[in-house]
Amino acid sequence: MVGPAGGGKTTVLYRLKLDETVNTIPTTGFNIEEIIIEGVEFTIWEVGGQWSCRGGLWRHYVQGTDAVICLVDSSDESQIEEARNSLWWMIV
Ligand SMILES: Nc1nc2c(ncn2[C@@H]2O[C@H](COP(=O)(O)OP(=O)(O)OP(=O)(O)O)[C@@H](O)[C@H]2O)c(=O)[nH]1
Ligand SMILES: [Mg+2]
Repeated sequence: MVGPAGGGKTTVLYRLKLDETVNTIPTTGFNIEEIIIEGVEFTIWEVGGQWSCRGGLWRHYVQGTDAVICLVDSSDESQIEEARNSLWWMIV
């Protein structure tokens, strides 16, 4: 799970895992959680936005994954261009 800093990745991750809204701090590195949703087990890696944008590291985490979730706060239009550029850079 990737996306700009502060977009809500950790919030979504722990909402899925714990069914709770937790207080978060910016993710340094990544959070990894195993979550079972309707009988399907997911290992979700949430890559901290600040950290990954600084180092351009998203592309190293996409290899070997089955899916990429890119989470953007739709109320913050300034994130959309950043997310688009980062996603593009990750897949080319
Ligand atoms: N209003 C509102 N605030 C939200 C929502 N989701 C997350 N937040 C708040 O936005 C802030 C950042 O959320 P995080 O889940 O830490 O964001 P993140 O994408 O994990 O950020 P990084 O780990 O830094 O990349 C927190 O203060 C959250 O409480 C939402 O749906 N609505
Ligand atoms: Mg986070």
